[in-house]
Amino acid sequence: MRLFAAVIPPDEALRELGRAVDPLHALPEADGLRWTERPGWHFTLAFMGEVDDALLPDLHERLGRAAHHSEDFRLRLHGGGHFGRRVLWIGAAGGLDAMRMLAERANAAARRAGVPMDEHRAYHPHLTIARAREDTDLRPYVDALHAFEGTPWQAAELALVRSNLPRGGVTGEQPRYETVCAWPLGD
Ligand code: 2AM
Repeated sequence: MRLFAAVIPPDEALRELGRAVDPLHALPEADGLRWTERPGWHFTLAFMGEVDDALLPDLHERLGRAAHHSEDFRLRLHGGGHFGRRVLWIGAAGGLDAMRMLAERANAAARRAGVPMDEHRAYHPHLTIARAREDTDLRPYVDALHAFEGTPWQAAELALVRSNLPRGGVTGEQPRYETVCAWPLGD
């Protein structure tokens, strides 16, 4: 199954984000963006891709240990940014060092469980809210999100999320995300 480890903001933070994102849909060229679905909003810690079922017991155990050895931390949604001309995201602020450490531990846990992990990406905490179908100037969206500051919460869980890719046929259909397991941080 296709898996990734993530921090999932609480419902209230996601509702707040929804209120900040809604007005963006009215900006010019917004129709050329595919907006991600709110129930799936998350901060990826470690993307694993397709994972062999045989690795799952060890993966679960190692992720559980990674969570146990980590501290919970304050986090808030903070402003926006873009990757190139295609990906629009919301940033995070607060305990970013702790979040980065958790991402490293989740990565190491997956690698030690036998999942081939991409080593080259620098970790950049972000929550993707839209992807452009074609190259698009995303700066107006980032400008509109500049002042957005969410209410902080205590991030206290490491989630393992399954991504069910669309089977095709329906244009614009998105992956469905399902939390398969979650471990408390630090307990
Ligand atoms: P993204 O939001 O920047 O696309 C599920 O696909 C999650 O894993 C997304 O948050 C996605 O980040 C992240 N991810 C990281 N590396 C990925 C990759 N190589 N392929 C697909 N998703 C990836």
